[in-house]
Amino acid sequence: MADCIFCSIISGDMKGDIVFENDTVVAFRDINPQAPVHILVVPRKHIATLNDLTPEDASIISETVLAAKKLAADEGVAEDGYRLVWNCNRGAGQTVFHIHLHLLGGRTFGWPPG
Ligand code: DGP
Repeated sequence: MADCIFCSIISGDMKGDIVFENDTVVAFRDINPQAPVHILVVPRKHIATLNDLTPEDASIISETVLAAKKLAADEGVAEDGYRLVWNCNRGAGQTVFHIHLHLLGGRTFGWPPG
């Protein structure tokens, strides 16, 4: 989609520090990391928010979570623990309106998230 930063990274028009990709998702390091490991796992399909998901997107969501799980192991944070975060809409802090799963690891996290 035009004017979508993540679509531009996925298409290669914009540079991203890509760490994994397959037919369904592209994963790259967050430009503003909140933890030693902070990777965004982004479906190739442009879906603006979680509110826009349909049942047909179920496999996209499972592929996204499975990619995050693999990356947590690859990055060496699986055993200590990691956090997966989806932000939905501005009130939850979503700033890029193309759904993405944050993989955060390499430090401890409190609850609730600040
Ligand atoms: P959220 O707040 O959940 O919408 O997360 C958006 C994240 O995207 C935020 O942590 C910063 C990151 N981000 C924004 N622009 C870029 C970019 O151009 N490149 C990369 N790698 N990350 C970006």
